[in-house]
Amino acid sequence: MKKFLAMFLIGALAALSFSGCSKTQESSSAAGETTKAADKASGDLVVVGFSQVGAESDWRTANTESMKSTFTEANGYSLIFDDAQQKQENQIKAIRNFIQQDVDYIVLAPVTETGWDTVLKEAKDAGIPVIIVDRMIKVSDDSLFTAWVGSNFEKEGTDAANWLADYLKQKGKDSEDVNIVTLQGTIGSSAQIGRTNGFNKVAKEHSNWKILAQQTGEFTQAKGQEVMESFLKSYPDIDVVVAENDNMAFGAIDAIKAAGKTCGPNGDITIISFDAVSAAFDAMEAGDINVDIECNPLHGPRVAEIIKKLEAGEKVEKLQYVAEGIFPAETAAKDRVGRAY
Ligand code: GZL
Repeated sequence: MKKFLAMFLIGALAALSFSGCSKTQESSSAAGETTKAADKASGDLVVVGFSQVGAESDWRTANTESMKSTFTEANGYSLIFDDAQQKQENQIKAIRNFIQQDVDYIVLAPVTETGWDTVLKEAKDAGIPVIIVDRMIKVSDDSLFTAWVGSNFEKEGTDAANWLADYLKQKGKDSEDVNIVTLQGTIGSSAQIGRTNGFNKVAKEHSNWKILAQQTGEFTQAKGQEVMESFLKSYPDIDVVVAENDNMAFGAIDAIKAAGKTCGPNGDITIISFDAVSAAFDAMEAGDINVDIECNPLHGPRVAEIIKKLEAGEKVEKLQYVAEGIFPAETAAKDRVGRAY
């Protein structure tokens, strides 16, 4: 119904304007705004279709919670939530579903960077703005999404490597051979690509750093433990584990202890992790993780800000980075006070 009214208004606006403006996004969004304004007057909720990667990690749970607690009826929204169980085909199906349901906005947390052009073109043709959260997408035409909210993953990776360089220097080990293994996230996701590239870029500056192996643990604790067990069998002298999220770090810690080794600031193996979720602060306080590079999952309020602006016909920033920090074990107990996740 909304779309029919919108098409009628587009025709009416085009007929009235004669200002030479082509059939552009502006006129349809103007008409769309009018329709939406009418809806709002009638108190209609803004319908948001959210395609979430899955529920693979504590970070993902916090991210889902942030979106669900923001897009409530009390706040003026109707949220249609879909968990894709880490499969792109499920996300594509969900987006098509949202188009069928004629939602006002589509929010996508993409499992990997590529493979979105076709379905996002369908959303664009249906006049539905798409907002990307968390990981980035690679598309041939960046008008296929209106805005992106997420992290600078490459900076997270370089921050991790720079922390290690400082740490080794403090320990007087900056010229000793350092054997490193990496538990990578989902291959092809911007979090994995950025963290791996960022860390490796700095690692290349240290000729004494030896990256023995890098393998995906798929951002899950079980797979992280399995891969770490295989690393421990292959490499008896691992000095550092880079876990590209906390859940893989938890799995690695279990594998290290089962192998009769120790980890953390007073252990045999240094653990560098990413996300900085609450359970990771527990692990830092327990002495198992050395440092955690934060990845902020609280995208809900940022996306709501973007939607509010779009509803008011305002322009929005295309790329919006969230604020993030670096948390060493030494100050974890103090740093965690007041954190939202
Ligand atoms: C990062 C996010 C990653 C987290 C993992 O923004 O995409 O996915 O680091 C999660 O915990 O599974």
